[in-house]
Amino acid sequence: MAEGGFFKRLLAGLTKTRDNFVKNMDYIFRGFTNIDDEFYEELEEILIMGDIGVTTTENILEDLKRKVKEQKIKEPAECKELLIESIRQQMDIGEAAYEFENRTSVVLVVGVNGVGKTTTIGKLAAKLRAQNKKVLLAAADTFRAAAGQQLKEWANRSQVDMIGGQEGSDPASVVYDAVSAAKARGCDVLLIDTAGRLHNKKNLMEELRKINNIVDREFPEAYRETLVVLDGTTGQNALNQAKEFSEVTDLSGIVLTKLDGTAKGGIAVAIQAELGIPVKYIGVGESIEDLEKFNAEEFVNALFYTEEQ
Ligand SMILES: Nc1nc2c(ncn2[C@@H]2O[C@H](COP(=O)(O)OP(=O)(O)O)[C@@H](O)[C@H]2O)c(=O)[nH]1
Ligand SMILES: [Mg+2]
Repeated sequence: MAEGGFFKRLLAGLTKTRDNFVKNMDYIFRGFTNIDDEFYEELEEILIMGDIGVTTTENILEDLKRKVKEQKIKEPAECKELLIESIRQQMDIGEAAYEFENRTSVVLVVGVNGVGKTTTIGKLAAKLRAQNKKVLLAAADTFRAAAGQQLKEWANRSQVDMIGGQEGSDPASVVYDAVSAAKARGCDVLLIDTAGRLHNKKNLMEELRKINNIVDREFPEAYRETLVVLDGTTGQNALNQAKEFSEVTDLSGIVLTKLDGTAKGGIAVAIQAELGIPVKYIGVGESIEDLEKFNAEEFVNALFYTEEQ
């Protein structure tokens, strides 16, 4: 995608957040003449309404208050830059976050139904293919026959191979077959699609444990990545899902999807801050090219962008 495309789409997608957020934010940075308790209270309310979450908002404000004191800042307008900088720093994840792209790796993709796991895997496969990587998909969501079919369509679209199993077959056995094939074929990246039945935490935990065990045992040399996919339009629910998944398996990154819709982008800040898990990719549409690496700089700019700038 062309330079600046990310920014534009993100800007469009973040409209809902921005309506509640940037306008109010602008209003208080311009409207207040003093940095006082009332100013901080207003700011707090706006951040929480922007889906940044209570805990994260408190941390951000604490950081801001400290800097205001240290730097002897008197103007609310100057606070805005500090605030943007503080969020940007928190969100910056660096290039190391994408180490799996350069290694022989196994990427497990988890998340509840409908968040965009299969779609994300399809998009990611295409991205990796474009870098001349040899990619294999594993359809370990054997719960519904349609799930394997859907992944197969993505495999065709992104021109990579897929290993699947019968409907109702053991996901761990699909993973076993896929790992064997990945090794035999000298694949760079194996992407594993899973079923996200969070309503039964015990089963889910057991299923992920089995899958992880197979990969550990059969492919110990592989670099491991576990991405949880979250629907950006679901706000605080997404945060709760991330928490639940972090309790059943080690997560190394987040994919935040549907930021092209009426997404509440502030949730990205909350998740990263509260769980310490970096947002690595964002989904900005249903097409194959609609997956972007997370860019803290552009994200924060989009979040705080005002027409006058
Ligand atoms: N607008 C939009 N739709 C998305 C995005 N990612 C996935 N979807 C749609 O969300 C729906 C569920 O996606 P799917 O990959 O099947 O979710 P899964 O159940 O987690 O595997 C599908 O209709 C996708 O096209 C995105 O970034 N933007
Ligand atoms: Mg799926």
